Amino acid sequence: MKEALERIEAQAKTLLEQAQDTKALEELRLRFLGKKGELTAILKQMGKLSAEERPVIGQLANKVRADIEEAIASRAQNLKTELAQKRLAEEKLDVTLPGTHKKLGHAHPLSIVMREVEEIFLGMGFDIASGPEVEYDYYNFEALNLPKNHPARDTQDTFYITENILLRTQTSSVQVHVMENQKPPIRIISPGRVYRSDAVDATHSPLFHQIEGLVVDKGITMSDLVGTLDLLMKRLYGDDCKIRLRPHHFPFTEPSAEVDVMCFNCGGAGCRMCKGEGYIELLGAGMVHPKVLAGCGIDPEVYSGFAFGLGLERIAMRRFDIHDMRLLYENDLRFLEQF
Ligand code: 2NL
Repeated sequence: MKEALERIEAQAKTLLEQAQDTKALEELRLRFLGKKGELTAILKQMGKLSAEERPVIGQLANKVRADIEEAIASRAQNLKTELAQKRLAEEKLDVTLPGTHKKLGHAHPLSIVMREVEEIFLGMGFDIASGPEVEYDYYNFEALNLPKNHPARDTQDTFYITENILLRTQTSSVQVHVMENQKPPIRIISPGRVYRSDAVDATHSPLFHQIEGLVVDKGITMSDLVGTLDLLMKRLYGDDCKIRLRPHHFPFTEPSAEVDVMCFNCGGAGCRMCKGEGYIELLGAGMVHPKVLAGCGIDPEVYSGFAFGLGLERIAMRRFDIHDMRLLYENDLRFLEQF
């Protein structure tokens, strides 16, 4: 029986050394020390022993139990350390490695200029108005004093959806809606996409962007228009910038003017960029035609107003020295990343 106990202890220790996880340890504990374990089986045979042998074997059995328990505890401790060491090795973090670089995008050059112009007008007390890009013929043409036989209404120039519905060719349509729904004083800009049936080239695109402005109140004059546009251009191009008005014709304004801005390449002296003019054409403007006011339910005898329209692409191209409009729509990152 003594040999049996010593064999159990030796075997238990060997097996414990080989145990690789706590589950294996627990199985071994049950196998040797459990109620149906090998040590218990031996102790059940104690009755067969003589009175002299019994305390000796009993003592030995207790020692074997204690030894195995200690071996289990020590193996458990070792396993824990080994496991921790293994995790440390595996989860090593090199804080000197370069970080992962997140590429941030930024606003498109057209958006940059759009926001800038919006900010300037917000600062002057204007509201920003928007409206549908698919519009009735009435709001795009008729209400703006463009009669049915006007050349701009030709299908060569305008995308018609039905006889009465089209893609807006200017954002004036938005301003007509505002005048119909709101009493003066009116001070708005209407930025947005507009459409014309043009072939694509360096200066034309079937879709482009416009910002129109409209002010209607009692006593509004041409000098309010000039003052507003002068401030806009000084904010956009610097305080040295001057504007110049030339008489022009638009059906929806009277009088009408084309507005030029001083060439910032030569400062007005005349160079290749402005083709010797010293000024570059930038937008159209005028006093809102009395027929347009009346058509929107505003009495032209009481109120007057000015309006203007500028092409955003032209401003952005001027601003960033872009020579081909197509670059603005191609989404080529080599181009876009420059702004
Ligand atoms: C241009 C010319 C212009 C307007 C737009 C306008 C709007 C209303 C009434 C009167 Cl509701 N006028 N807009 C006026 C003058 C010129 O745009 O060359 N745009 C690129």
